[in-house]
Amino acid sequence: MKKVITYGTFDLLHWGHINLLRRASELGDYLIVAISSDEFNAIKNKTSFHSFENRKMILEAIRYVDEVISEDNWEQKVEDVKHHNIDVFVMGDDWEGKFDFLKEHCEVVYLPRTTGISTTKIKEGLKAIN
Ligand code: C2G
Repeated sequence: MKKVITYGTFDLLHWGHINLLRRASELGDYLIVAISSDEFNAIKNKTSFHSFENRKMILEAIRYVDEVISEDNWEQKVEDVKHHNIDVFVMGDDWEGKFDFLKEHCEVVYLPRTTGISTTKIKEGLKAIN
């Protein structure tokens, strides 16, 4: 079974996230998503509208996602790849090159980001209409 993993906050889930998850799932047979904990979001200087528990529940409902684990720090990726027997690590290409150190453990794939949508754009759009 070819296993794929990807990481992210996935707040205010939108079609750019779904494009990423669908393409990631097509690279193997089993997709694990490591979703940033609220504490790790703070380290990333991000605040989510939805809590970790609710972002996790939403991701678990997506047909492309087989398992959701917590992302708690920058350092866990090598251990995650080993522990979960990962074959492919996937991220959007806004992270191009940032995780190439994983190439000694698994395939590393950066997928083109979906243009025209982002969680920030959603937040700004909502402010403009309220
Ligand atoms: N993404 C995308 N297109 C968009 C928005 C996001 O392809 N329009 C991708 C990002 O490139 C990322 C994933 O969707 O691969 C999740 O995006 P975020 O929730 O913004 O995740 P991020 O804050 O980049 O966290 O250790 C890695 C970090 O946790 C990544």
